[in-house]
Amino acid sequence: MRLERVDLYRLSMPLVSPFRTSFGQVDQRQCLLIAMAAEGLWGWGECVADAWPGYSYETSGTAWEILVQHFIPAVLGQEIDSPAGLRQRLAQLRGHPMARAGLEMALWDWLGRATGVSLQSMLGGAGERIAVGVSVGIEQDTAALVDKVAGFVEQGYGRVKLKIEPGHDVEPVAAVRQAFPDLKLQVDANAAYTLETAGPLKELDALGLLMIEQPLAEGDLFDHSRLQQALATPICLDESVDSIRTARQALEIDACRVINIKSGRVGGLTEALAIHDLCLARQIPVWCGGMLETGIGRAANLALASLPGFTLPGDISASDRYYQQDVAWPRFELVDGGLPVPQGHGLGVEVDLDAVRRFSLHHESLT
Ligand code: NPQ
Ligand code: MG
Repeated sequence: MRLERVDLYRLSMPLVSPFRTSFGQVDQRQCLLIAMAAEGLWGWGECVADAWPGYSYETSGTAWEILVQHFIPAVLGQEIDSPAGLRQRLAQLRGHPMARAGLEMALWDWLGRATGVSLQSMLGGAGERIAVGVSVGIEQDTAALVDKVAGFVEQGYGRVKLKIEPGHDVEPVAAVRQAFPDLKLQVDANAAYTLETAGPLKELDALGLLMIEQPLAEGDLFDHSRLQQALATPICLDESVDSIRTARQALEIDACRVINIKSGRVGGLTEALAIHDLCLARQIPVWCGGMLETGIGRAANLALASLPGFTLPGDISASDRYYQQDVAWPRFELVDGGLPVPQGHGLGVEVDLDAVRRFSLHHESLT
């Protein structure tokens, strides 16, 4: 196809409740939506960069800039027939994985619609439903945290992830474990510890956790390997794995025993697939991370999480866990602890343009 037009929207969506992690608290989620047009068809993608550079250095502002000034001009008017073709056109432009991934997602959606194939089939996934988990933010009060977890367990979530940071770790996690002795439970520090402050993480070894996610700094594979030697609980890397290369290096030095895959963090679904394939070959379990996506990114996550190596429940919750109103139909509803994998063409969701406009701070069309 020859890419004729790309529309960008910067959205601000109110969360149903504030979400607190070791890098800060959000109550409004920004993201970019990217709509790609050719041959009378539209493909949609979501860029998961937020307004605040807490999880990663990318922001909705930097992503907008790089897309408008560099990534989109490199592909507009060009013949592009596959995600590999898109990646090749962007290969000389460095960095900005979330911006890159959003554009690639729009192409996958366009290709699926043009050929009448679901993203799930294009990626090589299978199955109509997948088991999912929920990520629970840091609470000041442990009783309130236990109540929140109880609510999610009641809704049917079979796996719970607790956000932790120094000062909010052993005590709240032990309280949740005591209230739910058999719950599949894991924690995520979002890089808040160092080897020097990792003492509490060793105490978590006694609590039967599935994994400890990203305890140390993003760029620090070496110290993760040292920490893994001192822990019985598997370390899972999130922020540190930005490509197939770092995934391979992390596994080779035993810096982790589980990997969280997010297409945004690694620069697109193609790179995510490659990491999945590597881990499957090495019998390393993977799961699909979440970035508080709208229904568009959520649909892509569900398709990705239906691949065979995704043997652990991901952070892919029902739409209403984060948003009262969304920008795509249908809403994803939890049934028996699982969500349906969209079966329609491409992402398999219909974007609600009125809702997109309502949540938009800016809109720009490039032709
Ligand atoms: C994680 N996600 O696994 C991320 C972190 C995260 C579901 O825990 C705004 C922008 C809010 C990005 C909250 C979950 C965010 C964000 C959390 C990323 O580490
Ligand atoms: Mg994480």
